[in-house]
Amino acid sequence: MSEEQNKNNYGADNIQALEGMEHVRMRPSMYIGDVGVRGLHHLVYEVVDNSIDEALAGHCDRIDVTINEDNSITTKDNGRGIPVDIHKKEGVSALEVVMTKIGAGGKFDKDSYKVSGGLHGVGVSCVNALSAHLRATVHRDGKIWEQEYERGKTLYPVKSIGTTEERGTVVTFKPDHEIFKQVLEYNYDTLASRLRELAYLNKGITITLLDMREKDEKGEYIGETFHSDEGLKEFIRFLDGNREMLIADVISMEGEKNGIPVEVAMVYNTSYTENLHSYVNNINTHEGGTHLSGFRRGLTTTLKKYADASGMLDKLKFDIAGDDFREGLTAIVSVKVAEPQFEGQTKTKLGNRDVTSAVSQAVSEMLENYLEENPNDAKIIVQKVILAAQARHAARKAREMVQRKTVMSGGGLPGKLSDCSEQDPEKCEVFLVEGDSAGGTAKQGRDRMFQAILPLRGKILNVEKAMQHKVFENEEIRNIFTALGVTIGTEEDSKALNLEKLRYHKIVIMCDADVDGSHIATLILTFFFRYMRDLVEAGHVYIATPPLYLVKKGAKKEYAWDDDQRDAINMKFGGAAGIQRYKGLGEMNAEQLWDTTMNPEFRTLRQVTIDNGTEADRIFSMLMGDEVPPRREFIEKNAVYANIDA
Ligand code: 0RA
Repeated sequence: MSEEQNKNNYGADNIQALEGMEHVRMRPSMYIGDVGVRGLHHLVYEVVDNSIDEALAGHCDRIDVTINEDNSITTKDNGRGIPVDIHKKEGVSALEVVMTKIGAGGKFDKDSYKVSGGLHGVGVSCVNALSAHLRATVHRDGKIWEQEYERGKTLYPVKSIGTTEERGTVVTFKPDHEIFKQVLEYNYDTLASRLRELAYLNKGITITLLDMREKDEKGEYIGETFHSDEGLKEFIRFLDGNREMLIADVISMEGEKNGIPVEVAMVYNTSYTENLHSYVNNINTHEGGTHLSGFRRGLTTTLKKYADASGMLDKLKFDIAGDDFREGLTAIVSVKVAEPQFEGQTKTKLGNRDVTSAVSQAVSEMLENYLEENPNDAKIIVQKVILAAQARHAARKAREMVQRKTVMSGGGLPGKLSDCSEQDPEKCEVFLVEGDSAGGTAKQGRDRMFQAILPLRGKILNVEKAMQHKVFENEEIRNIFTALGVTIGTEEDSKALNLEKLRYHKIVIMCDADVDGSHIATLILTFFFRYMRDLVEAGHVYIATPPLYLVKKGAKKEYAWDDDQRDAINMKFGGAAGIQRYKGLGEMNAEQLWDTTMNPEFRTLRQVTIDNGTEADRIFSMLMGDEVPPRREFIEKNAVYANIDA
């Protein structure tokens, strides 16, 4: 090839690379899911994933993440460092290729567990394309190399800027405000919970998080170090920290089956909820898939076999169902799959067929050993399963009653529901309102065309502590089910929802803006999370935000949602304005409630999302469980409402 052709070739490739980067900027959601809070945080996960890959390949054991003062992020690892030698095909430094070529991926070899679907694994080049500025610094072979970019465009060729004894990659990027128009601010807790999760999923790696934006009371920056020697076993202890264990310790295994690395940990606790979490290549597979089926199969067959042989089932008059083996079970399944196929609505369901038997075998072996060696625990588990089966029978009766009632009353909407006239569910909203009196105000204030009101009486049942049949027998909960139109799950799968029948696409929880109100909102959310999770995942659940103050002076009046806003309005009015503090929704009249909280033109609805399902589970078990101190601490830290009355 002549010199000239070579140049042309390089040019053509370069243009292609540029086009790839342009495409990321034009259609960012295709690469990182969205350009909101999630996408913003996804940039961090993307870079960290590359460092984790280095760790999994055995070359790195430390990753430091810093949120800088300007909301830029720095990640630093002690891996091999991104290669800097000239890439044969591209004719430029490999570092530049990794940073500017979409699809070049981190690695050029194929033996790491890269992800082909889902959101992860799109490559650091995407992060580069979506950053106003990015600097990559590589410590490799005794030298420090550097290159900078603006909106993905190289500012100068890779250069050597000094010598070093260290090894590794440092990336500092500032997300581009032209792309992330709503939010540019990082949330410490969101990053912390993902990094903690990664530390549990990849034992032995030390991951740190440091927030340089503000200092605590002691004048120190906030930060944490995540490290786990025992991996999933410790993860389970962390998740179930607010629950009471039923057996002596977490059961766990780690190994390779049919060439697939499998890790499993599980424990039984005294609750009635089932908590299964599954991961593929460190990605939380919300929708489950073949690895989760494998877990269920292994668990059911092994326990059933043991229970049958023990003779404990002899007096039982009915069969044991799959669900019964999972009541009060918390478990994590983590597999590494070379070419994962992701399916499902959110592309978080593993499709690879061969994974089922690998996980099933692994679980069977693990459990057989455990039951053999721990006969006391084995007995406790079987007894728990029997109790669950009995409760399920009672629940079936309750469920049949709900369904019969629904059928008998012809569509059977609850008497307390004030329905809307619009028929198209997409346009309809239902407000779940705390208390009959606020329900009355909401009923007067609403637009009856598309807004329905369902008043809920006082505190609704804490489903975290109730057995399933109690949940289905509860009147308020039955009202929610029938009003929404979704059918209660089947006996085999009690959480299966029929979302096509959903009568309202917006379900708005409207509670007082005080401690009690936020407690009730949490109870309702717990119910949705445990029994209608699909609804939450699909983005149908919202929380209304009623104002806290009415600031009035002469004919001027404005509402305030917090103290700062109240003071600002008072100033604007020239001071000495009258301030009414709303103690509850009941103190507002219908017009005020409409203006501030229900009118789509002016209200703010907070959509409930599940960012991190594993963490959400832990938080609900804490908020709704028996332990008071952690709950108080959490509410004090997180609930804006909590310190208003204090
Ligand atoms: C390409 C090839 C190799 C490592 C990496 C990229 C790499 C990327 C990132 C991103 C953040 N930290 C990273 N560490 C490494 C293999 C290197 C080799 O073969 O020496």
